[in-house]
Amino acid sequence: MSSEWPEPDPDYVPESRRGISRRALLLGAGIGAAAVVGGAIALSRGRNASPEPSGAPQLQSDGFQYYTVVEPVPQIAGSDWSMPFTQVGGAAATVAMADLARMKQTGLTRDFQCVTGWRVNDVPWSGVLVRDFLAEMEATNSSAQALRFVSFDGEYTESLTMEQAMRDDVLIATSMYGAPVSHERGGPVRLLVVPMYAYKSLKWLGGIEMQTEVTPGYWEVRGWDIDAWVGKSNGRSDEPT
Ligand SMILES: Nc1nc2c(c(=O)[nH]1)N[C@H]1C(S)=C(S)[C@@H](COP(=O)(O)O)O[C@H]1N2
Ligand SMILES: [Mo]
Repeated sequence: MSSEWPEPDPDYVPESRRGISRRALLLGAGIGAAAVVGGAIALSRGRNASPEPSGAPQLQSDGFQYYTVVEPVPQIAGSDWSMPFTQVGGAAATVAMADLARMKQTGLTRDFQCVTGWRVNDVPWSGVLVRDFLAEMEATNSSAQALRFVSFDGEYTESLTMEQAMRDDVLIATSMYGAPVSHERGGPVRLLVVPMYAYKSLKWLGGIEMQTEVTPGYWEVRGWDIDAWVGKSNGRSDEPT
């Protein structure tokens, strides 16, 4: 955010964005007009406009860009944080930071890639694998097919199939670069879905719900791919993370 960092290129409009904007618009509009309008919107964005997910990106000193669809987002201290965890039958539990801290901890050092093209290499994270979290919560025998994640920003949501969620690179992250996840980076607790574009990595985690099917998330109802594998979705060809 400080001025010694270059701003994101205001003219940068990834090829994939035009297609995606158009696709999003096609959901609700006439085909011919929408195709033109989609391109026009993408190209007419001004200097402070977002290239896409999300808000007005600001390059940070750690190489990340700060994204939010809500401003301001309430700041919650780790010691005050808790979230509901709901199973398909309705059984609910409250999970606090101390509960996460008691669970098996996993560290992952991997690249972080936004669908607009920016990437931060070799970011060290740690926290609880979703897989280990579900085991700790005795929720692995569930009939659930999906998980829905909600943010305490009040707007953002994400989802994963159960198969995706059970991978060994999907983390409930509480630390980054050896320190608690900062508010800007989505702390005290954020999701990290390593193999997918970063819009899957929901910030400010405020709840997890087990569901019988996938509920498309914030950007997904706006036309972005639900299965957001890096290099194999959204019309992009990035190196896998
Ligand atoms: N709650 C919430 N989570 C979010 C977003 C957001 O706007 N709100 N943006 C997503 C997108 S598109 C990206 S690229 C990353 C950015 O993470 P950062 O802000 O820590 O760089 O967060 C993802 N998670
Ligand atoms: Mo993103």
